[in-house]
Amino acid sequence: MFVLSDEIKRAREMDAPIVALESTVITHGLPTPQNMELALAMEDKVRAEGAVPATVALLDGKIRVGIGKTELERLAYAKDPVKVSRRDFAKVIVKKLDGGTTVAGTMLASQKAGINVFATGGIGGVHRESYLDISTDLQALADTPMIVVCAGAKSILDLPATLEYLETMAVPVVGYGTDEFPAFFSRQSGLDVSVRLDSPEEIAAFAKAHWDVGMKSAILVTNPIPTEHSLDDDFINPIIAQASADAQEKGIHGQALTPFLLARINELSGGKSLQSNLVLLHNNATLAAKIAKVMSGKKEKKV
Ligand code: PSU
Ligand code: MN
Repeated sequence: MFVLSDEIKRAREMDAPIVALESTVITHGLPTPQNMELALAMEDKVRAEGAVPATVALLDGKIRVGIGKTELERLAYAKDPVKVSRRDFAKVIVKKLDGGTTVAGTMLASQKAGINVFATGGIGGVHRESYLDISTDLQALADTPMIVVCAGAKSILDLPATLEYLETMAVPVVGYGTDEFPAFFSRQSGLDVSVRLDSPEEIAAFAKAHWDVGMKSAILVTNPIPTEHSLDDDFINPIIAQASADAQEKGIHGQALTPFLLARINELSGGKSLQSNLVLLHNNATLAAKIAKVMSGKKEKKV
């Protein structure tokens, strides 16, 4: 059911640093052809740091960890791919479908494959439109011991509620070089992280301490978008509000809501948000690879 690529199998045997990458961002998060370019660029960023990328996806109902360019292309241009969160695996397996894994879905497959560092753009959270729409990503962060690197969460979400939920579920929210929770397109949200850490070494030591005391939750590392690509709140916030109003007017809900909001924001910002989105994804891949290297170095010393 789980198919690891030869490269990932080898990397696992050698205890080489591996970074998992999600694929809903490819199938549902970005327009073509930027989704394909992004998928390849994130893999390149991970390799540039000396780690191995493992893009996770479902193809013909098989859970694939580490896919090649042909498979990435198939996902990027797929007609009707499934958005695969935790509840959706069985459906996709039984019906032999193709799909992109969300943060929660990618965490499930990565953990099975023995990978504990993962890079994404933004996590799902508690939606503004409905308090019962809480992303399964938060549940996955609550019960999967991994390091997840993101740029915070988009303010399409209710960020204070999302942080409350993470606190309840004992998920540390690390600010990488910042005391403030980043809001994806911008470095600021006015909300606090639970701890600030300033280097991959510190993050690795923090993760060890967290799991050594017996915690099973993830560590959410929030990596703010580089300053020169951060969008002004005055520019992006009205666009987010408009996208949210459009979603409500159209009655969009459930799994369709996040992709609708992302596409609408891209449209309303005239592609400006897309540029920032790509930059922060690259940035997260680089940091995750640095963390994975420190973590695998630790393992080597133990032997
Ligand atoms: N936020 C983004 N870009 C994305 C997503 C979220 O800025 O591509 C995707 C991620 O894959 C995330 C998923 O796991 O959307 C969350 O969807 P939902 O809210 O339906 O759980
Ligand atoms: Mn949702």
